[in-house]
Amino acid sequence: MRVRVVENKMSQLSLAVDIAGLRLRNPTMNAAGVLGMSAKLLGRIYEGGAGGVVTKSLGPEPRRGHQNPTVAAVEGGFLNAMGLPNPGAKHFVGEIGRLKEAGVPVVASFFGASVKDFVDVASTLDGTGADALELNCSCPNVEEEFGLLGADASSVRRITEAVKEVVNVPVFVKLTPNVTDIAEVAVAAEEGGADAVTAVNTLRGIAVDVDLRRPVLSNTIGGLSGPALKPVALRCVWEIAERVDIPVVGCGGISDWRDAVEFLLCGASAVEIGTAVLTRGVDVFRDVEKGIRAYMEENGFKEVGEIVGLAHRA
Ligand code: RRO
Repeated sequence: MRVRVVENKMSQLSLAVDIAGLRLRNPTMNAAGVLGMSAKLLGRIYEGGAGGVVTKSLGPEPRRGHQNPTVAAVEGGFLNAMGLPNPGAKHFVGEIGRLKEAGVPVVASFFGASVKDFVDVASTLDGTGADALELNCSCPNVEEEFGLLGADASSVRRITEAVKEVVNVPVFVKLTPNVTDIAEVAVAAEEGGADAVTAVNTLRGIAVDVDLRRPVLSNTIGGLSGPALKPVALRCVWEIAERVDIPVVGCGGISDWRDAVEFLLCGASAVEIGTAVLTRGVDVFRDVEKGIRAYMEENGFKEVGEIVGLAHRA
Protein backbone atom coordinates (compact mmCIF):
# COMPACT_ATOMS: atom_id res chain seq x y z
CA MET A 1 0.00 0.00 0.00
CA ARG A 2 1.31 3.41 -0.91
CA VAL A 3 0.91 6.00 1.80
CA ARG A 4 0.69 9.58 0.72
CA VAL A 5 2.72 11.76 3.07
CA VAL A 6 0.62 14.74 4.01
CA GLU A 7 2.63 17.70 5.22
CA ASN A 8 1.39 18.62 8.64
CA LYS A 9 2.79 22.01 9.54
CA MET A 10 1.45 21.83 13.10
CA SER A 11 3.25 18.62 14.00
CA GLN A 12 6.56 19.81 12.53
CA LEU A 13 6.63 22.92 14.60
CA SER A 14 8.30 22.77 18.01
CA LEU A 15 8.35 25.37 20.73
CA ALA A 16 10.65 23.31 22.97
CA VAL A 17 13.99 24.91 23.80
CA ASP A 18 17.16 23.76 25.49
CA ILE A 19 18.93 26.58 27.33
CA ALA A 20 22.37 25.26 28.28
CA GLY A 21 20.82 21.96 29.36
CA LEU A 22 17.59 23.40 30.81
CA ARG A 23 14.85 21.80 28.72
CA LEU A 24 11.60 23.75 28.45
CA ARG A 25 8.43 22.80 26.56
CA ASN A 26 8.21 26.41 25.34
CA PRO A 27 10.47 29.47 25.78
CA THR A 28 8.56 31.12 28.65
CA MET A 29 9.15 31.17 32.41
CA ASN A 30 8.07 33.45 35.23
CA ALA A 31 10.58 36.04 36.42
CA ALA A 32 12.09 35.29 39.83
CA GLY A 33 10.01 36.73 42.64
CA VAL A 34 6.65 36.47 40.90
CA LEU A 35 4.49 33.79 42.57
CA GLY A 36 7.74 32.04 43.46
CA MET A 37 7.22 31.51 47.18
CA SER A 38 5.75 27.98 47.07
CA ALA A 39 5.42 24.88 44.93
CA LYS A 40 1.67 25.49 44.81
CA LEU A 41 1.99 28.96 43.29
CA LEU A 42 4.74 27.89 40.90
CA GLY A 43 2.55 24.92 39.91
CA ARG A 44 -0.11 27.43 38.85
CA ILE A 45 2.44 29.17 36.63
CA TYR A 46 3.21 25.84 34.94
CA GLU A 47 -0.47 24.99 34.59
CA GLY A 48 -0.93 28.45 33.06
CA GLY A 49 1.32 27.32 30.23
CA ALA A 50 4.87 28.36 31.22
CA GLY A 51 7.71 26.24 29.87
CA GLY A 52 9.34 26.17 33.30
CA VAL A 53 9.33 28.05 36.59
CA VAL A 54 11.76 30.21 38.58
CA THR A 55 11.66 30.38 42.39
CA LYS A 56 11.81 33.52 44.50
CA SER A 57 15.48 34.37 45.17
CA LEU A 58 16.55 32.15 48.07
CA GLY A 59 19.20 33.16 50.58
CA PRO A 60 21.10 31.48 53.40
CA GLU A 61 18.50 32.32 56.08
CA PRO A 62 14.78 33.15 56.17
CA ARG A 63 14.28 36.89 55.64
CA ARG A 64 11.25 39.11 56.15
CA GLY A 65 12.21 41.83 53.69
CA HIS A 66 11.43 45.53 53.91
CA GLN A 67 8.46 47.08 55.68
CA ASN A 68 5.42 48.20 53.70
CA PRO A 69 4.93 49.95 51.39
CA THR A 70 7.04 47.67 49.23
CA VAL A 71 5.25 48.18 45.90
CA ALA A 72 4.14 51.34 44.08
CA ALA A 73 2.24 51.58 40.78
CA VAL A 74 3.99 54.04 38.46
CA GLU A 75 3.67 55.06 34.81
CA GLY A 76 4.24 51.97 32.69
CA GLY A 77 4.76 49.51 35.50
CA PHE A 78 5.63 49.07 39.15
CA LEU A 79 8.40 49.93 41.54
CA ASN A 80 9.19 47.26 44.11
CA ALA A 81 11.49 47.14 47.07
CA MET A 82 10.53 43.83 48.63
CA GLY A 83 13.98 43.49 50.20
CA LEU A 84 14.55 39.82 49.37
CA PRO A 85 11.85 38.25 51.56
CA ASN A 86 12.28 34.47 51.34
CA PRO A 87 11.99 31.33 53.45
CA GLY A 88 15.69 30.44 53.15
CA ALA A 89 17.17 27.89 50.76
CA LYS A 90 17.08 24.95 53.19
CA HIS A 91 13.38 25.49 53.86
CA PHE A 92 12.58 25.49 50.16
CA VAL A 93 14.19 22.15 49.28
CA GLY A 94 10.90 20.25 49.81
CA GLU A 95 9.00 22.70 47.57
CA ILE A 96 11.45 22.08 44.73
CA GLY A 97 11.05 18.33 45.29
CA ARG A 98 7.27 18.64 44.96
CA LEU A 99 7.61 20.52 41.67
CA LYS A 100 10.01 17.92 40.32
CA GLU A 101 7.62 15.11 41.27
CA ALA A 102 5.04 16.89 39.11
CA GLY A 103 7.52 17.02 36.21
CA VAL A 104 7.99 20.80 36.27
CA PRO A 105 11.34 22.20 35.06
CA VAL A 106 12.63 24.34 37.95
CA VAL A 107 15.18 27.13 38.06
CA ALA A 108 16.20 27.98 41.63
CA SER A 109 17.05 31.66 41.99
CA PHE A 110 19.48 32.46 44.80
CA PHE A 111 21.56 35.22 46.36
CA GLY A 112 24.11 35.75 49.10
CA ALA A 113 25.85 38.51 51.00
CA SER A 114 29.33 37.13 50.36
CA VAL A 115 31.13 34.66 48.11
CA LYS A 116 30.82 32.08 50.90
CA ASP A 117 27.06 32.67 51.12
CA PHE A 118 26.61 32.28 47.38
CA VAL A 119 28.62 29.06 47.44
CA ASP A 120 26.77 27.66 50.47
CA VAL A 121 23.32 28.42 49.08
CA ALA A 122 24.23 27.09 45.65
CA SER A 123 25.49 23.86 47.27
CA THR A 124 22.20 23.51 49.16
CA LEU A 125 20.16 23.97 45.99
CA ASP A 126 22.32 21.76 43.79
CA GLY A 127 21.04 18.23 44.13
CA THR A 128 17.51 19.29 45.14
CA GLY A 129 16.36 18.35 41.65
CA ALA A 130 16.43 21.95 40.43
CA ASP A 131 17.31 21.84 36.73
CA ALA A 132 19.32 25.07 36.84
CA LEU A 133 20.30 27.82 39.26
CA GLU A 134 19.87 31.53 38.63
CA LEU A 135 22.51 33.52 40.47
CA ASN A 136 20.91 36.83 41.43
CA CYS A 137 23.66 39.41 41.74
CA SER A 138 21.33 42.20 40.71
CA CYS A 139 18.75 42.92 43.43
CA PRO A 140 18.39 46.69 43.38
CA ASN A 141 17.05 47.01 46.91
CA VAL A 142 19.70 45.96 49.38
CA GLU A 143 22.60 48.25 48.56
CA GLU A 144 23.27 49.25 52.14
CA GLU A 145 24.08 45.64 53.02
CA PHE A 146 25.65 44.09 49.97
CA GLY A 147 26.40 46.87 47.51
CA LEU A 148 25.05 46.43 44.01
CA LEU A 149 27.17 43.39 43.37
CA GLY A 150 26.15 42.95 39.77
CA ALA A 151 27.56 46.35 38.87
CA ASP A 152 31.11 45.13 39.40
CA ALA A 153 32.29 42.84 36.60
CA SER A 154 35.20 41.34 38.54
CA SER A 155 32.94 40.43 41.51
CA VAL A 156 30.48 38.80 39.11
CA ARG A 157 33.31 36.78 37.54
CA ARG A 158 34.64 35.71 40.97
CA ILE A 159 31.26 34.69 42.40
CA THR A 160 30.27 32.84 39.24
CA GLU A 161 33.57 30.94 39.28
CA ALA A 162 33.18 30.00 42.94
CA VAL A 163 29.59 28.80 42.42
CA LYS A 164 30.46 26.85 39.28
CA GLU A 165 33.12 24.96 41.22
CA VAL A 166 30.57 23.48 43.62
CA VAL A 167 27.49 22.79 41.51
CA ASN A 168 26.63 20.32 38.77
CA VAL A 169 23.55 21.95 37.26
CA PRO A 170 23.71 24.86 34.77
CA VAL A 171 24.16 28.31 36.33
CA PHE A 172 22.40 31.35 34.84
CA VAL A 173 23.60 34.76 36.05
CA LYS A 174 20.90 37.43 36.29
CA LEU A 175 22.26 40.87 35.43
CA THR A 176 21.33 44.37 36.46
CA PRO A 177 20.55 47.10 33.93
CA ASN A 178 21.87 49.66 36.44
CA VAL A 179 25.32 49.76 34.85
CA THR A 180 27.13 51.66 32.13
CA ASP A 181 28.12 48.61 30.11
CA ILE A 182 26.01 45.52 30.76
CA ALA A 183 27.79 43.52 28.05
CA GLU A 184 31.04 43.87 30.00
CA VAL A 185 29.37 42.27 33.04
CA ALA A 186 27.88 39.52 30.84
CA VAL A 187 31.35 38.78 29.46
CA ALA A 188 32.66 38.57 33.05
CA ALA A 189 29.90 36.07 33.90
CA GLU A 190 30.76 34.04 30.81
CA GLU A 191 34.46 34.09 31.75
CA GLY A 192 33.47 32.92 35.24
CA GLY A 193 31.81 29.89 33.66
CA ALA A 194 28.15 31.00 33.52
CA ASP A 195 26.09 28.70 31.31
CA ALA A 196 23.65 31.51 30.43
CA VAL A 197 22.79 35.05 31.49
CA THR A 198 19.37 36.48 32.29
CA ALA A 199 18.85 40.10 31.26
CA VAL A 200 17.54 42.05 33.09
CA ASN A 201 16.61 42.65 36.70
CA THR A 202 14.74 45.87 37.58
CA LEU A 203 15.87 49.45 36.97
CA ARG A 204 16.36 51.64 40.05
CA GLY A 205 13.76 54.39 40.53
CA ILE A 206 11.78 56.48 43.02
CA ALA A 207 8.06 57.31 43.39
CA VAL A 208 7.08 60.37 45.44
CA ASP A 209 3.84 61.08 47.34
CA VAL A 210 3.08 64.81 46.97
CA ASP A 211 0.61 64.86 49.86
CA LEU A 212 2.92 63.17 52.32
CA ARG A 213 5.90 64.88 50.66
CA ARG A 214 8.06 61.82 50.86
CA PRO A 215 9.02 58.77 48.83
CA VAL A 216 6.23 56.18 48.52
CA LEU A 217 8.39 53.14 49.28
CA SER A 218 9.70 52.52 52.77
CA ASN A 219 13.07 51.80 51.15
CA THR A 220 12.88 55.07 49.12
CA ILE A 221 14.41 53.40 46.06
CA GLY A 222 12.83 50.47 44.26
CA GLY A 223 13.19 48.49 41.04
CA LEU A 224 11.11 49.43 37.99
CA SER A 225 9.44 46.57 36.13
CA GLY A 226 6.72 46.40 33.48
CA PRO A 227 6.26 47.89 29.99
CA ALA A 228 8.38 50.98 30.78
CA LEU A 229 11.38 48.68 31.27
CA LYS A 230 11.02 46.86 27.95
CA PRO A 231 13.07 49.10 25.61
CA VAL A 232 15.92 49.16 28.14
CA ALA A 233 15.81 45.37 28.54
CA LEU A 234 15.74 44.85 24.76
CA ARG A 235 18.78 47.08 24.39
CA CYS A 236 20.57 45.10 27.11
CA VAL A 237 19.77 41.75 25.45
CA TRP A 238 20.93 43.17 22.12
CA GLU A 239 24.26 44.41 23.49
CA ILE A 240 24.92 41.19 25.40
CA ALA A 241 24.06 38.95 22.44
CA GLU A 242 26.70 40.76 20.39
CA ARG A 243 29.41 39.99 22.96
CA VAL A 244 28.83 36.52 24.44
CA ASP A 245 28.43 33.00 23.06
CA ILE A 246 26.28 31.65 25.92
CA PRO A 247 22.46 31.84 25.72
CA VAL A 248 20.63 34.93 26.94
CA VAL A 249 17.27 34.74 28.74
CA GLY A 250 15.31 37.97 28.19
CA CYS A 251 13.32 39.64 30.96
CA GLY A 252 11.76 43.07 31.37
CA GLY A 253 8.30 44.31 30.44
CA ILE A 254 7.08 41.32 28.42
CA SER A 255 3.27 41.47 28.37
CA ASP A 256 2.30 39.58 25.21
CA TRP A 257 3.63 37.32 22.43
CA ARG A 258 4.81 40.27 20.36
CA ASP A 259 7.04 41.46 23.20
CA ALA A 260 8.40 37.93 23.57
CA VAL A 261 9.21 37.69 19.85
CA GLU A 262 10.98 41.07 20.04
CA PHE A 263 13.26 39.60 22.73
CA LEU A 264 13.91 36.48 20.64
CA LEU A 265 14.77 38.62 17.62
CA CYS A 266 17.22 40.65 19.74
CA GLY A 267 19.01 37.46 20.80
CA ALA A 268 17.14 35.94 23.74
CA SER A 269 16.70 32.15 23.61
CA ALA A 270 13.81 32.26 26.11
CA VAL A 271 11.95 34.87 28.14
CA GLU A 272 10.87 35.44 31.72
CA ILE A 273 7.58 37.20 32.44
CA GLY A 274 7.05 39.06 35.72
CA THR A 275 4.81 42.09 36.01
CA ALA A 276 2.36 40.84 33.36
CA VAL A 277 1.65 37.79 35.53
CA LEU A 278 0.43 40.21 38.19
CA THR A 279 -1.61 42.36 35.78
CA ARG A 280 -2.90 39.65 33.41
CA GLY A 281 -2.82 36.48 35.51
CA VAL A 282 -1.10 33.16 34.77
CA ASP A 283 -2.97 32.75 31.47
CA VAL A 284 -0.43 35.17 30.01
CA PHE A 285 1.91 32.20 29.48
CA ARG A 286 -0.55 30.27 27.31
CA ASP A 287 -1.35 33.45 25.33
CA VAL A 288 2.34 34.13 24.71
CA GLU A 289 2.95 30.51 23.74
CA LYS A 290 0.01 30.52 21.32
CA GLY A 291 1.13 33.83 19.82
CA ILE A 292 4.69 32.62 19.26
CA ARG A 293 3.33 29.43 17.67
CA ALA A 294 1.10 31.40 15.30
CA TYR A 295 3.99 33.72 14.41
CA MET A 296 6.17 30.71 13.61
CA GLU A 297 3.45 29.09 11.48
CA GLU A 298 2.82 32.26 9.53
CA ASN A 299 6.49 32.85 8.88
CA GLY A 300 7.58 29.29 8.23
CA PHE A 301 9.77 28.79 11.31
CA LYS A 302 9.95 25.26 12.68
CA GLU A 303 12.06 25.87 15.77
CA VAL A 304 12.35 28.79 18.17
CA GLY A 305 16.11 28.85 17.61
CA GLU A 306 15.55 30.02 14.04
CA ILE A 307 14.17 33.32 15.36
CA VAL A 308 16.84 33.93 17.99
CA GLY A 309 19.02 36.92 17.10
CA LEU A 310 17.50 37.39 13.63
CA ALA A 311 17.26 41.18 14.04
CA HIS A 312 21.07 41.35 14.27
CA ARG A 313 21.33 39.96 10.77
CA ALA A 314 18.66 42.16 9.19
O1 RRO B 1 13.20 41.25 46.67
C1 RRO B 1 13.41 42.28 46.00
O2 RRO B 1 13.30 43.42 46.47
C2 RRO B 1 13.85 42.20 44.61
C3 RRO B 1 14.80 41.33 44.13
BR1 RRO B 1 15.56 40.00 45.18
C4 RRO B 1 15.24 41.42 42.80
O3 RRO B 1 16.12 40.69 42.32
N1 RRO B 1 14.68 42.37 42.02
C5 RRO B 1 13.75 43.21 42.47
O4 RRO B 1 13.27 44.08 41.72
N2 RRO B 1 13.33 43.12 43.77
